[in-house]
Amino acid sequence: MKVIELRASVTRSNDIDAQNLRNELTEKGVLLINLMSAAGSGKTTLLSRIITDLKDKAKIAVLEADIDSAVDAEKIESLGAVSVQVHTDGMCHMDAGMTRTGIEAMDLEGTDIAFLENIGNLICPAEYDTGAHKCVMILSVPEGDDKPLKYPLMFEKSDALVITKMDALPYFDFDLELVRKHVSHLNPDMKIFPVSAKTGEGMEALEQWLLEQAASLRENQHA
Ligand SMILES: Nc1nc2c(ncn2[C@@H]2O[C@H](COP(=O)(O)OP(=O)(O)O)[C@@H](O)[C@H]2O)c(=O)[nH]1
Ligand SMILES: [Mg+2]
Repeated sequence: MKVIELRASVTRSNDIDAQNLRNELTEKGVLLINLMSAAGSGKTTLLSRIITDLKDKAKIAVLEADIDSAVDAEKIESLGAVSVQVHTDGMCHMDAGMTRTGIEAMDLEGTDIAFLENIGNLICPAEYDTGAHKCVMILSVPEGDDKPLKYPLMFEKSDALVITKMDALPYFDFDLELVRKHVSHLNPDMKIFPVSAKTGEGMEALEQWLLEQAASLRENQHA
């Protein structure tokens, strides 16, 4: 397993670095998705399910970012997908330079979708453009339906919201309609996908959306 120790990027403009990385990935036909959530929301489990479900439809790679360990990257690699683990030197976010270092360490030949599994929290990662084409965030049922009120920036910055652990709905006071209402004020264009990575409920709609994003990137590849 490749593990890379990162340092904060020394850069004049993260936004320019991010745009450059995005353009290069577009040229290569690789859709980069920045996946963000609190720790334990279910990022790795969701990615595992997507990799398995789409194995005949899309080649997927995962850049795993964490403070320590390589457990997530090992899990992803055991499913047959390309994965690299990066450590963030204690930092609570990934920026574009750090993302580039990780991306360049992966063999992306033939890859349709690369995911960045970002550091687990709903605060810091929202502020940094990583160079991803789309930002997807996860809110899991046990975290509660008030999170859009507490962490509005993450909801404003993301293109899609995956509400996961829907199989746990009977055990928690989680009001899905209330979340939809809060989100519609913060980010009316946000796609919402209620799913369970455990039972597979709702996964098809999310996977279809991902395939559509990859297809539309390829259409623009040489535009
Ligand atoms: N019941 C249920 N548990 C889940 C689901 N997705 C993830 N989990 C559990 O949540 C815990 C954290 O998941 P993980 O994918 O490691 O979260 P991450 O830290 O965001 O990558 C694990 O114990 C998973 O088995 C789900 O859809 N339903
Ligand atoms: Mg994980």
